[in-house]
Amino acid sequence: MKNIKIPFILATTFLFLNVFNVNAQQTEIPKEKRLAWFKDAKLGIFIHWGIYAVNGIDESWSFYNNYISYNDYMKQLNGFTAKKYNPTSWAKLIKESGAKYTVITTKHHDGVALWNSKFGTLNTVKKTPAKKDLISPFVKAVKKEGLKLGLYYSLLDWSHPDYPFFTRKEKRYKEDTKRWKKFTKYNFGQLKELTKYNPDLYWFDGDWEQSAEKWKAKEIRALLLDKTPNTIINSRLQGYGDYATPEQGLPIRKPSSKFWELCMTMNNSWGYQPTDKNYKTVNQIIRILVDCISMGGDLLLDIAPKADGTIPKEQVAILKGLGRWTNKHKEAIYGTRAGIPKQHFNGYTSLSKDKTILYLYVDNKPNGPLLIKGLKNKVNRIWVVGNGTKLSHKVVGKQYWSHVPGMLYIDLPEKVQDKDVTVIAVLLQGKVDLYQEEIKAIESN
Ligand code: H79
Repeated sequence: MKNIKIPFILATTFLFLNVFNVNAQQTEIPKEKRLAWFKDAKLGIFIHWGIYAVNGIDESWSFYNNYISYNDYMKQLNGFTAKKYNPTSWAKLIKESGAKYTVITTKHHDGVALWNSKFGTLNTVKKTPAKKDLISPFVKAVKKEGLKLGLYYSLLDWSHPDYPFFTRKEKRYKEDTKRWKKFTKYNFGQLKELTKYNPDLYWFDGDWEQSAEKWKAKEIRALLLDKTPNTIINSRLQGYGDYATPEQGLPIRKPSSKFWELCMTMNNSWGYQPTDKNYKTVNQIIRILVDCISMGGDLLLDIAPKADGTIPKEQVAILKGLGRWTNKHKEAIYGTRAGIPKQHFNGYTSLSKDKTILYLYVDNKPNGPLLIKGLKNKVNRIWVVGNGTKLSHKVVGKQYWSHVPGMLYIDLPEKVQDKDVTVIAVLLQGKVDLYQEEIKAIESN
């Protein structure tokens, strides 16, 4: 009797749950699953490409902030040729940098769409000498290289006749339900078009100008996840995104969000600005990347192609420089998790997914052996990542009567050091186990 009852109860419960689980929003693929690739990716390349590259001025903000008149800003449409645009070579270069994903601006705050949108006429096909849909061939090239695809889309559109804000000084209207409705229809129309590219990621921007309710953020999320169920969404959808998006400011502490990405420019500009030569060095960017990795996040590094579609040589050099380092150290980059607290090692660290390998990132010339404190595990083997050299270590100061682990010293000969950041792999016996108790009286007296 008992044996029949249990399967019966299970089956009816299962049926019951299924019947009530019909709504699309309730069947969202869990975040952990959708964001798994993103958690492992570590490096992405952001692309800001738009008519602002013609004059080499601030993307959209230059007219919003009245540094140039709207009409003069829009004259840049006539200079946007894309005549040397080669999406295959872009995708190959992005891959060479070691990035696992890329995010391209399909439409910035200026409202100029880079694809052949049926909504409005302000796009590169109808309004520029490029006369082309620039997104489709990029999508194809990116997918061919096996990279994940992200589409940047500005929710706000300072060009649209029914959008309330125009410039910092000029507003089109305050409240007008009819016009706002027209605008949301347009936004939804464009977003629906973008779902055809089947992107892995939607990167929203400009959400701060309206509330979640006004944008219909919940409905936007539902639309995108209905059309592309595996996709992920950044945080700029007024509470309806999946992961945190700090911009330019490298976090000081590990962000509380499990999934996060720092987006950052190579110089001081998102778009192409030939006068801005204030590039970060390859060394600095590698160290920023390592910083993000040590806190369990990704770096989304921006490039800014010219109006003809070529990538400035300084940016190509940075991507190649990054590629040298990422290729050599791939085992200590992709799929890693945040490292151990700084009290244990005076530098950046990360852990393998199974927590049995501790990676140390040495970004300065050591003055003596490296030191790890409070590590309870036995160490099985230590080697230099991307070089293979085995390193010797010594545990010093362990007292048989104390629980406090000894000090683990690792010699790092100069000849095995990397010119940017040297990475040491410490293979532990079992999962990392740290001594973090307060030192007891007898052990500290
Ligand atoms: O596309 C690039 C920039 O053009 C765009 N995001 C990157 C990826 C960007 N949008 N805004 N910002 C950069 C700076 C935003 C500043 C803000 Fe504010 C501070 C937005 C909300 C608070 C200043 C005050 C602007 C609006 C209110």
